[in-house]
Amino acid sequence: NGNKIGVLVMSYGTPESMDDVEAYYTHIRRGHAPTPEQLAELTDRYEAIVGGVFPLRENTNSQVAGLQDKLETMAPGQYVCYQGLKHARPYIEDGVEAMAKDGIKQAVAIVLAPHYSTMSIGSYMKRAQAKADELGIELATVESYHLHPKLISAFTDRVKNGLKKLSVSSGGEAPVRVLFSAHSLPEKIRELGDPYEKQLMETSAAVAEAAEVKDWQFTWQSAGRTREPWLGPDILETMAALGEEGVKAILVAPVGFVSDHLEVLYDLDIEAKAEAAKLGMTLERIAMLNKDPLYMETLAESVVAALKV
Ligand code: FEC
Repeated sequence: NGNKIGVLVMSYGTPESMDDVEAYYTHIRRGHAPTPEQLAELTDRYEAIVGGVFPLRENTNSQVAGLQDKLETMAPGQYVCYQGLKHARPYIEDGVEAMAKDGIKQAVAIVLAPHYSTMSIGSYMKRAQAKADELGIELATVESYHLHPKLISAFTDRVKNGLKKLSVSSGGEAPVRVLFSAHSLPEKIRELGDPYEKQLMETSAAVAEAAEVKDWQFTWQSAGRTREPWLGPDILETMAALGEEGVKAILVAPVGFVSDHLEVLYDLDIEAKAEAAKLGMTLERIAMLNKDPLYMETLAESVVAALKV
Protein backbone atom coordinates (compact mmCIF):
# COMPACT_ATOMS: atom_id res chain seq x y z
CA ASN A 1 0.00 0.00 0.00
CA GLY A 2 3.01 2.29 0.27
CA ASN A 3 2.36 4.17 -2.99
CA LYS A 4 -1.28 4.71 -2.22
CA ILE A 5 -2.87 7.70 -0.58
CA GLY A 6 -4.07 6.87 2.94
CA VAL A 7 -7.53 8.02 4.00
CA LEU A 8 -7.96 8.34 7.75
CA VAL A 9 -11.70 8.02 8.36
CA MET A 10 -12.53 9.20 11.87
CA SER A 11 -15.64 8.68 13.96
CA TYR A 12 -16.75 9.08 17.58
CA GLY A 13 -16.36 5.46 18.69
CA THR A 14 -18.55 3.37 20.97
CA PRO A 15 -17.85 0.79 23.72
CA GLU A 16 -16.87 -2.72 22.66
CA SER A 17 -19.16 -4.33 25.22
CA MET A 18 -21.18 -3.47 28.32
CA ASP A 19 -18.02 -4.11 30.40
CA ASP A 20 -16.23 -1.45 28.42
CA VAL A 21 -18.73 1.39 29.07
CA GLU A 22 -16.81 2.71 32.10
CA ALA A 23 -13.48 2.93 30.26
CA TYR A 24 -15.23 4.58 27.29
CA TYR A 25 -16.98 7.14 29.51
CA THR A 26 -13.68 7.84 31.32
CA HIS A 27 -12.01 8.52 27.97
CA ILE A 28 -14.77 10.95 26.95
CA ARG A 29 -14.28 12.71 30.28
CA ARG A 30 -10.55 13.07 29.56
CA GLY A 31 -9.42 10.53 32.12
CA HIS A 32 -11.92 11.36 34.89
CA ALA A 33 -13.93 8.30 35.86
CA PRO A 34 -17.71 8.82 36.03
CA THR A 35 -19.53 8.48 39.36
CA PRO A 36 -21.43 5.20 39.85
CA GLU A 37 -24.70 7.10 39.19
CA GLN A 38 -23.40 8.58 35.94
CA LEU A 39 -22.15 5.16 34.83
CA ALA A 40 -25.46 3.49 35.68
CA GLU A 41 -27.34 6.14 33.75
CA LEU A 42 -25.23 5.67 30.62
CA THR A 43 -25.38 1.87 30.87
CA ASP A 44 -29.18 2.10 31.14
CA ARG A 45 -29.31 4.20 28.00
CA TYR A 46 -27.28 1.63 26.05
CA GLU A 47 -29.47 -1.16 27.38
CA ALA A 48 -32.59 0.74 26.39
CA ILE A 49 -31.59 1.14 22.75
CA VAL A 50 -30.74 -2.37 21.71
CA GLY A 51 -29.97 -4.40 24.79
CA GLY A 52 -26.22 -4.53 24.84
CA VAL A 53 -25.36 -4.05 21.17
CA PHE A 54 -23.53 -0.93 20.00
CA PRO A 55 -24.84 0.07 16.57
CA LEU A 56 -22.29 2.83 15.99
CA ARG A 57 -19.44 0.31 15.59
CA GLU A 58 -21.15 -1.63 12.80
CA ASN A 59 -22.32 1.59 11.15
CA THR A 60 -18.85 3.15 11.20
CA ASN A 61 -17.35 -0.07 9.80
CA SER A 62 -19.84 -0.09 6.97
CA GLN A 63 -19.34 3.62 6.21
CA VAL A 64 -15.57 3.12 6.01
CA ALA A 65 -16.07 0.11 3.69
CA GLY A 66 -18.57 2.10 1.61
CA LEU A 67 -16.13 4.99 1.22
CA GLN A 68 -13.36 2.57 0.21
CA ASP A 69 -15.63 1.10 -2.50
CA LYS A 70 -16.61 4.54 -3.77
CA LEU A 71 -12.96 5.72 -3.96
CA GLU A 72 -12.04 2.48 -5.71
CA THR A 73 -14.65 3.20 -8.39
CA MET A 74 -13.57 6.83 -8.78
CA ALA A 75 -9.81 6.17 -8.78
CA PRO A 76 -8.95 2.46 -8.96
CA GLY A 77 -5.97 1.44 -6.82
CA GLN A 78 -5.19 4.94 -5.54
CA TYR A 79 -6.70 5.19 -2.07
CA VAL A 80 -6.73 2.99 1.01
CA CYS A 81 -8.93 3.73 4.03
CA TYR A 82 -7.97 3.38 7.71
CA GLN A 83 -10.29 3.83 10.64
CA GLY A 84 -9.50 6.05 13.65
CA LEU A 85 -11.91 6.54 16.55
CA LYS A 86 -12.02 9.42 19.02
CA HIS A 87 -12.96 7.51 22.16
CA ALA A 88 -12.47 3.78 21.41
CA ARG A 89 -10.09 1.37 19.68
CA PRO A 90 -8.78 1.66 17.04
CA TYR A 91 -7.97 5.19 18.25
CA ILE A 92 -7.13 7.99 15.82
CA GLU A 93 -3.42 7.46 16.63
CA ASP A 94 -3.76 3.70 15.90
CA GLY A 95 -5.15 4.51 12.45
CA VAL A 96 -2.20 6.80 11.66
CA GLU A 97 0.24 4.17 12.92
CA ALA A 98 -1.35 1.52 10.71
CA MET A 99 -0.81 3.82 7.72
CA ALA A 100 2.84 4.35 8.67
CA LYS A 101 3.35 0.57 8.99
CA ASP A 102 2.04 0.15 5.46
CA GLY A 103 4.53 2.75 4.24
CA ILE A 104 1.94 5.45 3.48
CA LYS A 105 3.57 8.86 2.96
CA GLN A 106 0.58 10.96 1.94
CA ALA A 107 -2.87 10.93 3.52
CA VAL A 108 -6.17 12.73 3.89
CA ALA A 109 -8.18 12.90 7.12
CA ILE A 110 -11.97 13.14 7.17
CA VAL A 111 -14.54 12.85 10.00
CA LEU A 112 -17.93 11.15 9.81
CA ALA A 113 -19.61 14.40 10.95
CA PRO A 114 -20.38 17.24 8.51
CA HIS A 115 -19.95 20.40 10.63
CA TYR A 116 -16.74 21.97 11.94
CA SER A 117 -16.26 22.91 15.55
CA THR A 118 -12.96 23.38 17.37
CA MET A 119 -14.43 20.92 19.93
CA SER A 120 -15.45 18.30 17.37
CA ILE A 121 -13.64 18.08 14.01
CA GLY A 122 -10.89 20.39 15.29
CA SER A 123 -9.98 18.02 18.10
CA TYR A 124 -10.01 14.95 15.84
CA MET A 125 -7.70 16.74 13.39
CA LYS A 126 -5.32 17.93 16.10
CA ARG A 127 -4.70 14.35 17.23
CA ALA A 128 -4.39 13.03 13.67
CA GLN A 129 -1.98 15.82 12.68
CA ALA A 130 0.22 15.33 15.75
CA LYS A 131 0.64 11.62 15.05
CA ALA A 132 1.14 12.17 11.31
CA ASP A 133 3.88 14.75 12.02
CA GLU A 134 5.57 12.33 14.39
CA LEU A 135 5.54 9.54 11.81
CA GLY A 136 6.43 11.69 8.81
CA ILE A 137 3.11 11.43 6.96
CA GLU A 138 1.92 14.43 4.98
CA LEU A 139 -1.70 14.94 5.99
CA ALA A 140 -4.38 16.96 4.18
CA THR A 141 -7.67 17.56 6.02
CA VAL A 142 -11.35 17.86 5.17
CA GLU A 143 -12.64 20.44 7.66
CA SER A 144 -16.35 20.24 6.81
CA TYR A 145 -18.73 19.26 4.03
CA HIS A 146 -21.99 20.61 5.42
CA LEU A 147 -23.16 22.15 2.13
CA HIS A 148 -21.98 19.44 -0.28
CA PRO A 149 -24.85 19.19 -2.83
CA LYS A 150 -25.06 15.39 -2.46
CA LEU A 151 -25.26 15.63 1.33
CA ILE A 152 -28.05 18.21 1.04
CA SER A 153 -29.81 16.01 -1.48
CA ALA A 154 -29.58 12.91 0.76
CA PHE A 155 -31.02 14.84 3.74
CA THR A 156 -33.70 16.38 1.51
CA ASP A 157 -34.94 12.96 0.35
CA ARG A 158 -35.17 11.86 3.96
CA VAL A 159 -37.10 14.96 5.04
CA LYS A 160 -39.56 14.43 2.17
CA ASN A 161 -40.02 10.77 3.14
CA GLY A 162 -40.36 11.70 6.81
CA LEU A 163 -43.09 14.20 5.99
CA LYS A 164 -44.98 11.52 4.05
CA LYS A 165 -44.67 9.08 6.93
CA LEU A 166 -45.82 11.71 9.40
CA SER A 167 -48.83 12.67 7.37
CA VAL A 168 -49.89 9.01 7.49
CA SER A 169 -49.25 8.58 11.22
CA SER A 170 -50.91 11.86 12.22
CA GLY A 171 -53.82 11.40 9.84
CA GLY A 172 -52.53 14.25 7.65
CA GLU A 173 -54.55 16.82 9.59
CA ALA A 174 -52.01 18.59 11.76
CA PRO A 175 -49.52 21.13 10.41
CA VAL A 176 -46.01 19.73 10.80
CA ARG A 177 -43.02 21.57 12.27
CA VAL A 178 -39.64 20.31 11.05
CA LEU A 179 -36.99 20.47 13.78
CA PHE A 180 -33.40 20.31 12.55
CA SER A 181 -31.09 19.28 15.37
CA ALA A 182 -27.47 18.65 16.30
CA HIS A 183 -25.36 17.78 19.32
CA SER A 184 -25.10 20.74 21.66
CA LEU A 185 -21.70 22.05 22.73
CA PRO A 186 -20.63 24.23 25.65
CA GLU A 187 -21.61 27.89 25.10
CA LYS A 188 -17.95 28.88 25.33
CA ILE A 189 -17.50 27.90 21.65
CA ARG A 190 -19.13 31.25 20.83
CA GLU A 191 -16.19 33.14 22.33
CA LEU A 192 -13.86 31.21 20.01
CA GLY A 193 -15.67 32.44 16.87
CA ASP A 194 -16.54 28.81 16.14
CA PRO A 195 -18.32 28.16 12.79
CA TYR A 196 -20.40 25.23 14.19
CA GLU A 197 -23.68 27.11 14.68
CA LYS A 198 -23.44 28.97 11.38
CA GLN A 199 -22.72 25.77 9.45
CA LEU A 200 -25.64 23.95 11.09
CA MET A 201 -27.99 26.80 10.20
CA GLU A 202 -26.70 26.70 6.62
CA THR A 203 -27.33 22.95 6.28
CA SER A 204 -30.80 23.30 7.82
CA ALA A 205 -31.77 26.22 5.58
CA ALA A 206 -30.48 24.47 2.44
CA VAL A 207 -32.40 21.26 3.21
CA ALA A 208 -35.57 23.18 4.15
CA GLU A 209 -35.41 25.08 0.88
CA ALA A 210 -34.79 21.99 -1.24
CA ALA A 211 -37.57 20.04 0.50
CA GLU A 212 -39.88 23.08 0.24
CA VAL A 213 -40.44 23.17 3.97
CA LYS A 214 -41.51 26.57 5.28
CA ASP A 215 -42.34 25.68 8.85
CA TRP A 216 -39.01 24.75 10.42
CA GLN A 217 -36.60 25.68 13.15
CA PHE A 218 -33.31 24.54 14.60
CA THR A 219 -32.84 23.09 18.09
CA TRP A 220 -30.03 21.49 20.10
CA GLN A 221 -30.01 18.00 21.60
CA SER A 222 -27.86 15.65 23.71
CA ALA A 223 -26.12 18.34 25.81
CA GLY A 224 -23.43 16.87 28.05
CA ARG A 225 -23.92 16.34 31.74
CA THR A 226 -21.51 19.00 33.01
CA ARG A 227 -22.01 22.15 35.06
CA GLU A 228 -21.02 24.65 32.38
CA PRO A 229 -23.76 26.17 30.22
CA TRP A 230 -24.48 24.36 26.91
CA LEU A 231 -26.04 25.79 23.76
CA GLY A 232 -29.84 25.77 23.92
CA PRO A 233 -32.72 25.49 23.65
CA ASP A 234 -32.67 21.73 24.06
CA ILE A 235 -35.15 19.74 21.99
CA LEU A 236 -37.28 18.92 25.05
CA GLU A 237 -37.65 22.65 25.85
CA THR A 238 -38.39 23.40 22.20
CA MET A 239 -41.10 20.73 22.18
CA ALA A 240 -42.74 22.18 25.29
CA ALA A 241 -42.81 25.61 23.63
CA LEU A 242 -44.29 24.12 20.46
CA GLY A 243 -46.95 22.39 22.56
CA GLU A 244 -47.98 25.82 23.89
CA GLU A 245 -48.12 27.10 20.31
CA GLY A 246 -50.52 24.29 19.45
CA VAL A 247 -48.16 22.29 17.21
CA LYS A 248 -49.30 18.68 17.01
CA ALA A 249 -46.79 16.99 14.72
CA ILE A 250 -42.99 17.17 14.62
CA LEU A 251 -40.45 15.75 12.20
CA VAL A 252 -36.94 15.71 13.70
CA ALA A 253 -34.05 15.92 11.25
CA PRO A 254 -30.78 15.40 13.19
CA VAL A 255 -28.51 16.82 10.48
CA GLY A 256 -25.49 16.96 12.80
CA PHE A 257 -25.30 13.16 12.83
CA VAL A 258 -24.76 10.66 10.03
CA SER A 259 -25.68 7.27 11.47
CA ASP A 260 -27.86 5.39 13.93
CA HIS A 261 -26.30 5.57 17.41
CA LEU A 262 -27.11 6.34 21.04
CA GLU A 263 -27.77 10.08 20.61
CA VAL A 264 -30.40 9.34 17.96
CA LEU A 265 -31.79 6.00 19.11
CA TYR A 266 -32.11 7.09 22.75
CA ASP A 267 -32.30 10.89 22.90
CA LEU A 268 -34.75 11.17 20.01
CA ASP A 269 -36.43 7.79 19.55
CA ILE A 270 -37.00 7.10 23.25
CA GLU A 271 -36.70 10.35 25.20
CA ALA A 272 -38.15 12.87 22.73
CA LYS A 273 -40.87 10.42 21.63
CA ALA A 274 -41.96 9.92 25.24
CA GLU A 275 -42.09 13.70 25.69
CA ALA A 276 -44.18 14.00 22.52
CA ALA A 277 -46.65 11.43 23.87
CA LYS A 278 -46.93 13.44 27.10
CA LEU A 279 -47.61 16.60 25.11
CA GLY A 280 -50.15 14.88 22.88
CA MET A 281 -47.97 15.25 19.77
CA THR A 282 -46.88 12.89 17.02
CA LEU A 283 -43.11 12.79 16.52
CA GLU A 284 -41.17 11.09 13.74
CA ARG A 285 -37.49 11.25 12.87
CA ILE A 286 -35.87 11.14 9.45
CA ALA A 287 -33.90 7.99 8.59
CA MET A 288 -30.17 8.39 9.20
CA LEU A 289 -27.70 8.44 6.29
CA ASN A 290 -25.70 5.36 7.29
CA LYS A 291 -24.36 3.92 4.00
CA ASP A 292 -26.45 6.09 1.66
CA PRO A 293 -24.66 6.25 -1.73
CA LEU A 294 -25.03 10.04 -1.86
CA TYR A 295 -23.30 10.30 1.51
CA MET A 296 -20.53 7.95 0.37
CA GLU A 297 -20.06 10.16 -2.71
CA THR A 298 -19.99 13.28 -0.51
CA LEU A 299 -17.14 11.75 1.48
CA ALA A 300 -15.24 10.45 -1.55
CA GLU A 301 -15.49 13.74 -3.45
CA SER A 302 -14.44 15.71 -0.36
CA VAL A 303 -11.37 13.46 0.07
CA VAL A 304 -10.32 13.86 -3.56
CA ALA A 305 -10.90 17.66 -3.44
CA ALA A 306 -8.77 18.01 -0.29
CA LEU A 307 -5.73 16.83 -2.24
CA LYS A 308 -6.19 19.40 -4.96
CA VAL A 309 -5.89 22.46 -2.71
O1 FEC B 1 -23.53 5.44 20.07
C1 FEC B 1 -22.54 5.69 20.78
O2 FEC B 1 -22.01 4.82 21.48
C2 FEC B 1 -21.90 7.04 20.82
C3 FEC B 1 -22.87 8.13 20.49
C4 FEC B 1 -22.26 9.52 20.51
C5 FEC B 1 -22.03 10.32 19.43
C6 FEC B 1 -21.56 11.59 19.91
C7 FEC B 1 -21.27 12.65 19.09
C8 FEC B 1 -20.84 13.88 19.49
N1 FEC B 1 -20.48 14.22 20.78
C9 FEC B 1 -20.08 15.53 20.78
C10 FEC B 1 -19.64 16.24 21.88
C11 FEC B 1 -19.63 15.79 23.18
C12 FEC B 1 -19.15 16.55 24.32
C13 FEC B 1 -19.32 15.76 25.45
C14 FEC B 1 -19.92 14.53 25.00
C15 FEC B 1 -20.25 13.47 25.84
C16 FEC B 1 -20.78 12.26 25.41
C17 FEC B 1 -21.12 11.14 26.29
C18 FEC B 1 -21.61 10.11 25.47
C19 FEC B 1 -21.55 10.59 24.10
N2 FEC B 1 -21.05 11.88 24.10
FE1 FEC B 1 -20.71 13.02 22.46
N3 FEC B 1 -21.47 11.56 21.29
C20 FEC B 1 -21.89 10.29 21.68
C21 FEC B 1 -21.93 9.86 23.00
N4 FEC B 1 -20.09 14.57 23.64
C22 FEC B 1 -22.09 8.74 25.89
C23 FEC B 1 -20.94 11.12 27.81
C24 FEC B 1 -22.24 11.19 28.54
C25 FEC B 1 -22.98 12.44 28.26
O3 FEC B 1 -22.50 13.52 28.64
O4 FEC B 1 -24.05 12.31 27.64
C26 FEC B 1 -18.97 16.14 26.90
C27 FEC B 1 -17.60 15.63 27.23
C28 FEC B 1 -17.11 16.22 28.52
O5 FEC B 1 -17.61 15.79 29.58
O6 FEC B 1 -16.22 17.06 28.45
C29 FEC B 1 -18.54 17.95 24.25
C30 FEC B 1 -20.20 16.05 19.42
C31 FEC B 1 -20.66 15.04 18.62
C32 FEC B 1 -21.00 15.10 17.10
C33 FEC B 1 -19.77 15.10 16.26
C34 FEC B 1 -19.06 13.78 16.24
O7 FEC B 1 -19.68 12.73 15.94
O8 FEC B 1 -17.86 13.79 16.55
C35 FEC B 1 -19.86 17.47 18.98
C36 FEC B 1 -22.24 9.95 17.99
